[in-house]
Parts: sequence; C-alpha cells; structure tokens
Amino acid sequence: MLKMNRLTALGLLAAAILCSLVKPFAKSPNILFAISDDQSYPHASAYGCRGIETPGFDRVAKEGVLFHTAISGSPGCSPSRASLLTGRYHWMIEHAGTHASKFDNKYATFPDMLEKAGYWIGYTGKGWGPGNYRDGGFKRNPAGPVFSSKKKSSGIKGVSSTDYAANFDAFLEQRPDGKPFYFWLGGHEPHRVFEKGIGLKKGKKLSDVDVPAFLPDTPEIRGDILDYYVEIEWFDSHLARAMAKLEAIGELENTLVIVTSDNGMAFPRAKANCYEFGVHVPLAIMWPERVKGSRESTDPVSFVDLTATILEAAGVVHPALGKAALAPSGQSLMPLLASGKSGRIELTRTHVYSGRERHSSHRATIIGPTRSAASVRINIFTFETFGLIAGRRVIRRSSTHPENWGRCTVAITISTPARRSRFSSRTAMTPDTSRSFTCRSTSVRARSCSISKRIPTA
Ligand SMILES: [Ca+2]
Repeated sequence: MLKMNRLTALGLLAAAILCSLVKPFAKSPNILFAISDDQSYPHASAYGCRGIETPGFDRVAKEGVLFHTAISGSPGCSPSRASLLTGRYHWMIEHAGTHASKFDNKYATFPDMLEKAGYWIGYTGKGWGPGNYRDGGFKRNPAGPVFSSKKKSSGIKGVSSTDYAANFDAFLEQRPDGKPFYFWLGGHEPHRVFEKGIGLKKGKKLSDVDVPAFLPDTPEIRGDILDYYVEIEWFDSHLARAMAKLEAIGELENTLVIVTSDNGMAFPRAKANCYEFGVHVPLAIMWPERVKGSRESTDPVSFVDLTATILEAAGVVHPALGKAALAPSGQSLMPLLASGKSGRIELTRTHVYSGRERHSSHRATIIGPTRSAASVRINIFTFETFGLIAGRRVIRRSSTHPENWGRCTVAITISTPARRSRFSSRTAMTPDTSRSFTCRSTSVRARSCSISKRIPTA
C-alpha cells in the first residue's frame, strides 16, 4: 500500500511537472478579432482623443497592450483585409491587392488554417470586401462562415442594422463543446455615410475636435468628425458587449483579443491615400492568461504581423512557411506581447510597409497605375512616402477600370523620399523621374519595383 502510494505520488509529481511544462500551449486560446471600417489613429479615448468614448477599446488597451504605431496593410478596405487574412503584403496577392476585385484562394487565409486546426470559426458584419471572392475559388467569405442574421436598429442613419454582439452570442451558442473559437467581429462603422449632425445631437462639442492639419478647421469639418466619432462609438459598444459576454462565460482569460481598423478615416487625404491618416490605425491586444496588461508599445507593427501573431498563439504553422512563392510576410508579436515591457520593445522593428494599388473612387482621376509604399521610422516617428511609381502613359484606356485597360507601357521611376508635408494627394500620384531603378536589393524601393513590374494588366 505504501509502495502504491509512493508510485501514485511520483506519478502525480511527474504529471504536475509535465503540466507546468506544457501549460502555455495546453489549451489553444480563443481569438476575438474586432475590426472597424475606416478608423484612424488616434481616434479612441485610450489615446486621449477628446470628444469620443470607447470603453470597449480602452478595456483591451488597459488589460493588454496599446499600440501607437500600427500600420494597416493598405489604405483601402479589400486590399488591407486581404493582406491581413493572408499574412502577405498586398502587392504579393495579385488581384486581392486591389480594391473591389477578386481574391484567389491559392493564398491561404488564417481562418481556414484555424478551422483545419480544430477551431470553431465565424464572422459577422464586414468580412473581406468589397469584392468577389467566388471568382477566386472561395466558397464563402475568406473571413469565415457568416453569422449576421441578428439585427438591431441603431436609429442612426448610415449605421448597420447588423447586431454584431448578438451574432457573436449566436456563434458561441452553436460552438461544439471543447472547441476553441476564432471570431471576426467586423463593424461596418465608421464607414461613410454619416448622419449629418448626429454628433451634436448626441451632445458632443465642436470644441473637443482636434482637426488634422490637412483639413480646413471649420465648424462643418468639426461636425463631420463628431459624426464619425458617433459611428466609432457604435462599433465600440458591440466590442464591449462581446467582451462582457466572454467574461460572463469564463472565456475572457484565455482569449486573444485584437482590436484594430482596416484603414484610416474616410476624409480627403486620409483613406485611400498612403499618408499617415490613411494607414495609421488604432490597435490594442490583450490575452489575460499570457500577456501582462497596462502597457503601451511604440514599435512599428503591420497587419501581416497580426496574422503571424494569431497563428503562433494558436500553435498553427502556415502551410507555405519557407516556400517563397506563397509564404507569409509578417513577424509574430508574441515575443513583444509576452515580454512584459513597454515603450520601444523590439528594437529590430524599425519600419513597416504599406501601400496602395488602386482605389475605386480614384480610378477616374488618375492617368495610370499608381503605387506607393510607406516606411515608418520610430523614435521621431517620421512617416515617409516612397514609390510614386506610375505609368508614363496609358496607351489605351477603354474605361476607368484598370482591369479593362489595354496593356500599358510602364516606366519605372521612383521619387526621392520626402516628407509627407511636401506632397498633396494629387502630386503624390504624379511620377517623379528622379532616377531609374533596378531590383537588386531588399529595400523598400526594390519591393516597390517588383510591384511595378506587375502593374501592366491586359
Ligand atoms: Ca475600410
């Protein structure tokens, strides 16, 4: 009996040691990915922005890490979301790197990878889009199976009737026992249209608005920004409800919560432009079980890094890892998140890339394909626009849609890097023939060059 007890004790001790060794990965985390539509940094109250209250985002920031230099994949919806879903830069995913195009399913998406790894997956609201994913071989939205049947009226013109939080509840109710989940909570807000005057109607004050320097500081612009704030708050209210639900069912501790936006605010010189307000987005990440909270990071991070983070947290290896043609581009943020540190945490993160192929609303006004890429250099946070690569002349343009243009002769040119303040939106689209260029290095210019080689479309 004594011998049995000793053996039992030894067995229990061995099991305890084993459990302590595997504990970090013993249970796959849930993943709640909340993404608004067209929200610029720093428009959340956690950033000290006046005139807006975002308790949902602020909670994630407080219980996790608040990022100050998160750069979206692109300043437009579909390319940015496709970059995120594939973990590849938008210029590496063909059609999906353009706005309102198609999405080829040869590029693996992280929701599909999670599903194959045993996750219960779904999305609500806006997933990947706008665009046609069926022509690329997808049978469903690349963000996952849709859960959007629950509706709720906001009473605000321009705000979606999809009750994102209620759909999250429905998704959880249908989850098979024991499965970890991934859910994409995709708000349609604060995408325009805004209800004009709703900000003032809700009691907000024009005097609370910090008007970006590139916009006229007038009462009308201030009012427009307040209306935009109201839509951000609507999205945030769903995030707060989703968090409360997770807490109530005891799942919050082991859930990786990521909150961001696909691109910047829908204002001139912001959304659809490779300037700061087009690609600099809010980001907060929490995972109570693994990540120490009350921290801030100024490290530059990009959407492709978020994909890598999700996969590492879930213990999923990208199927194309190590295969140059389809491999993911990002670097996981897990070491940064697990470090417990604040400020500049990973000094090797010195810059990030973003860029734009075309955006639908700009097609009629440009003379040829345009490209740009952005680099963020931290410490002094300068934001530089590179690239400015464009066709010297479009030989034949049968419509305003680039995919319908005839093959064009593209002269690869690149500008001297310059501060954004030296460019207006229009001049940024004009080729600057400062020097010709060859693709030999791995610098941002080379990346731009490789994009431009792909520009001519039949
Ligand atoms: Ca968007």
